[in-house]
Amino acid sequence: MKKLTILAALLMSVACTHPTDQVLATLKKAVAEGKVLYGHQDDLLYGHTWNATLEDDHTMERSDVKFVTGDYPAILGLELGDFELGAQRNLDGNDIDLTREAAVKHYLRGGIVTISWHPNNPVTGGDAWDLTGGDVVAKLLPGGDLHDMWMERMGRIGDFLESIKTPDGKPIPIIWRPWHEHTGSWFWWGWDFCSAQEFNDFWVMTYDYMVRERGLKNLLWAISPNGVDFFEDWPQRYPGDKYVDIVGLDMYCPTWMPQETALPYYMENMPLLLASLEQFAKEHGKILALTETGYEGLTWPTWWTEVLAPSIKGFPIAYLLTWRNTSEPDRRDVHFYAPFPGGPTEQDFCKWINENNILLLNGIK
Ligand code: BMA
Repeated sequence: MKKLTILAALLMSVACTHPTDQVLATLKKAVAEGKVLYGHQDDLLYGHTWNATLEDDHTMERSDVKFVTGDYPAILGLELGDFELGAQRNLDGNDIDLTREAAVKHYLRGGIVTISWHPNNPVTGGDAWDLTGGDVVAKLLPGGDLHDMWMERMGRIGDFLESIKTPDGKPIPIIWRPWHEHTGSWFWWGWDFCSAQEFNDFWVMTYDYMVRERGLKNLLWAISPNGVDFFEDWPQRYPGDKYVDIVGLDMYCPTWMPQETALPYYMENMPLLLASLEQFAKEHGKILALTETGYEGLTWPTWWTEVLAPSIKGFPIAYLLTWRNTSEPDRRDVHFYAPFPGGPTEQDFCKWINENNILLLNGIK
């Protein structure tokens, strides 16, 4: 009898192992040890001088971060904008199959994948930054004029998320980060373009569709408010603990102000916002992260060690992700957030990693 009970308990624990448990355990362990996982957007898909889609390169072996440090980032960020339209390439030119292959390869190497989504404005056909078209979110909710059309687009995203599997058919865990920076007003789902109720309903509708209807159990749901003056109001747009696993801040070192004010601005505001979010995450039992950050163009030689490091010091963030290094010839000399061979801050980046308990891929294996 006793043996049977033990067997049943064992079987139950195997059956209840969730694809996301391992990721949660890795993130929690890092926090407990005072370490931070480093992530880079689109790291395996392109870099300053190369592009897997344009070269039809399926190896996923290149990475600007690896070229500089010898190791891949622990977290790989990927993006789905335009895949909701059935496009073969996303808004940044990445092939859909390569995007899936990057996710799977990174996971099989022991890494963690996070996915963002900048969908087009479904009313106007413009991009995610097109703020026209009236109450877009309201039109997408049940009963709204565009609800059916929207669900079809979500269906394509659901298909894609569902298709990210290991060769033996196991879904891989994904930190899924829809409707990010919703406290700003630069995306059609932003603060000025829907009410708090509409935003929360929109999130719950997304969750219900992916989790309840599609049965996707491999998603960890991350919400990413961005730094604004009214930060204490952001929890009005929090759909509830049931629908969120990770609470993260999106905050960049501003390039829209002169450097002599931008660096102090970042260093003063980052700790204030993180302190507020840390308190929120603690009260709600969530993991804290810095879901997007960086300094476009890295025009300060010691940005990593002397600006970023002191700004986040002491906060229990599980990971931070810096944005992409575009390979687009007309933008690649300005639009990058991670070092690359021959680019700025190579040495300072390595120093930051070595001296600040920052984990790359080998650190979480
Ligand atoms: C932005 C920029 C854009 C890009 C978008 C989605 O911050 O990098 O060029 O299209 O993210 O990745």
